Amino acid sequence: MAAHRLRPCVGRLFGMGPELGSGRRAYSAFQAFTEVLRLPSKQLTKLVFPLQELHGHFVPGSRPDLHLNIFHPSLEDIARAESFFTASARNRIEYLSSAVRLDHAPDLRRPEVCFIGRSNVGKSSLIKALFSLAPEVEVRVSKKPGHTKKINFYKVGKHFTLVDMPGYGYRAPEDFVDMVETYLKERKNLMRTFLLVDSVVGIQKADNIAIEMCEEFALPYVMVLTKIDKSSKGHLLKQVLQIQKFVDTKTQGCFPQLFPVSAMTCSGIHLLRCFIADITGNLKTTGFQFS
Ligand SMILES: Nc1nc2c(ncn2[C@@H]2O[C@H](COP(=O)(O)OP(=O)(O)OP(=O)(O)O)[C@@H](O)[C@H]2O)c(=O)[nH]1
Ligand SMILES: [Mg+2]
Repeated sequence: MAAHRLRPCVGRLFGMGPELGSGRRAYSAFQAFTEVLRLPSKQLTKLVFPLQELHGHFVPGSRPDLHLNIFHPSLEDIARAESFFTASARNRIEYLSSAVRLDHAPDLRRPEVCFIGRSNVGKSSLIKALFSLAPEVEVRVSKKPGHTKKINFYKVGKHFTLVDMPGYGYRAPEDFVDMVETYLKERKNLMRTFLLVDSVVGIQKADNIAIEMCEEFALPYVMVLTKIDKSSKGHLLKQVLQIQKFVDTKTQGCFPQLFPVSAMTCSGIHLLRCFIADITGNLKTTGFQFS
């Protein structure tokens, strides 16, 4: 079940036809990653470690420090992380509830991570891609900005909760600031905030709203660069460099390593799953140089 979700992603990434997904066996999530492990090493790197792959395109000697190895788990750890995101009777992955105010949010003891960013940056699509091993979970995405109006909570087994936030900027809900600011400031079980930036356009004025909130509330946050399938390699390299420089020189609370992803090709999704499982205290990888 898991593999038929993953395989079209793999196919799109390398421009292959659907035949890649035409096996007759029923695959478990672990076998799905086994499928990834069978890819030639260049393709595997592109799918699983996209930042590392990009780094390889800089001229030797002029390679910037992209902090590639601050979180660099083994492939075994990445495979283990998949089990948290694989729905089963014992690991229920489901939409829990929506809230417009923090006092409407579910009272949870589980660690929580949330996804914030401009309208249309790809928050809901990223959560949907993270849940590709639990296809029955419905996460709504839309071409129109301003689609997600409430704070949406998704339970991942007994392990953690993912939270999809409304976007800021164009067509943001009127009460956006109250809703999101209060959540970020007061949510006790919030372990990490993922701040999504569109890799095609880089950090925009409106992104500073979220960056300033995270910095002001001293939140540990991580920058995720979305839609990396949309740019040419040259353009993407330029954006990654600029964003890395921004993180290194202008932020205090941002995790130094960037996470480039594509919800279309699944690039970077496995690594992000592993990171989430780890920082919520579920995986305990040896992938951190420091934490
Ligand atoms: N090519 C490409 N398109 C993407 C990707 N991620 C999201 N999109 C598209 O971007 C649009 C917006 O995606 P959403 O996931 O709804 O964005 P959002 O940040 O949740 O938006 P709001 O809920 O309005 O704040 C949709 O048309 C998605 O198909 C990606 O990785 N690659
Ligand atoms: Mg959304």
